Amino acid sequence: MVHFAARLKPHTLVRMMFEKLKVLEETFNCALRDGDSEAELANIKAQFLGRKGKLAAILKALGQMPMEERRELGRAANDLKNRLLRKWVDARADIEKISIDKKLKENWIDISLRERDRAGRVWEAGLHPVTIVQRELEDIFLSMGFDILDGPHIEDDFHNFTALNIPESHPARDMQDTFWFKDLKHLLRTHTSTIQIRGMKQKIKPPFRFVGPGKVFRCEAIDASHEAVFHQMEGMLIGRSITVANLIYFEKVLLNEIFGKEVEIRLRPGFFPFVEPGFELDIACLICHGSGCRVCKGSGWVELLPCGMTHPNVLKHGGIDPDEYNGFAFGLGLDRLVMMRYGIDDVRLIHSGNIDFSKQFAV
Ligand code: FA5
Repeated sequence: MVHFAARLKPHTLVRMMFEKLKVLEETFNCALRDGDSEAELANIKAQFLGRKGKLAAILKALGQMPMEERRELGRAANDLKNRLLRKWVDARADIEKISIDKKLKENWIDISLRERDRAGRVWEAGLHPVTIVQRELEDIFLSMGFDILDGPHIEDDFHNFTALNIPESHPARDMQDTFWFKDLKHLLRTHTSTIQIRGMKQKIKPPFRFVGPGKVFRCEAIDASHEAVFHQMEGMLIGRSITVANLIYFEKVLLNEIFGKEVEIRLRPGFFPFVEPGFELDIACLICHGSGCRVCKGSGWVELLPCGMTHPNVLKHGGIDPDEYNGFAFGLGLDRLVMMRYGIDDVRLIHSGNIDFSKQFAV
């Protein structure tokens, strides 16, 4: 081919070469339209764009042309090469998508299929008791004008400790055994109090009130009332001239609402660096009704709702002026609440994954 072409006049030769490029593009387009598998596409690429392919043959012939024509044709051939490559990449993406869609269709699982129990009866799925109680609480708080906020499980030192008035090397850090990451800067949050800081930093202007439910993690010795992964619901209310009397009244109304009856409570001084004064609010054990059991450790009381007046340093960390605003915060132990509510005497059952246990509460 090159032999004959070399004997032709340069402009005839150039025209012929351009014609070849055009034909090459057309045949490439046809081949691509027909190619409907990855193997066929690989073949097309080798045939047209490979080292020994059709375009390479044209480029080789270019080498024997005078400099002037070579430059012009070279540019055209290069443009063509890029154009073909782009089309080829698009075609491959289309084929990949079709293949993924096909696999998804073939491997589709109907996760809504009903489960049968051992006796062959259809068992409808239901909510976990912690979810049921959490949702009920959210409804109560929403009705009281609270917002519901969220926060990450993996936290940094600042939000879990420092901003909550627990600086580095403060002994209060030892109150909560912590799962640290290797960098010793990040940790699995030990309480939902982190949401106090995140909530304030959302730049909501006081007055405001919000709750933040979620999982927390502690490297605890596990027993009937202590789990390593459990749930809390944080609450914060900030405004002007809020008093301890407001806090106590609020907690009473809340607990009556939760239990649907008047529950006996007691308030003890409690130390939490992020509140001043701080309290432990206990309720009379609803498992043993005060006579003493393993849940209340024989005391007749269960620690449920620690709370207190927000420390000015915490407000400052949240960007709020403590001379103008104040308020209170509380941290509800959700798993303990579930235990009281349903008469469960071992917290470990709640997250045991035992379906026979969970389905008793399903609604
Ligand atoms: C706190 O975590 C504070 N952040 C609560 C708080 C918030 C105080 C705002 C003041 C103001 P504490 O470590 O006591 O506090 O835990 C709060 C509740 O979580 C407890 O009352 C208890 O109901 C529950 N709780 C604590 N440890 C466990 C555990 N290992 N397993 C199950 N529930 C637990």
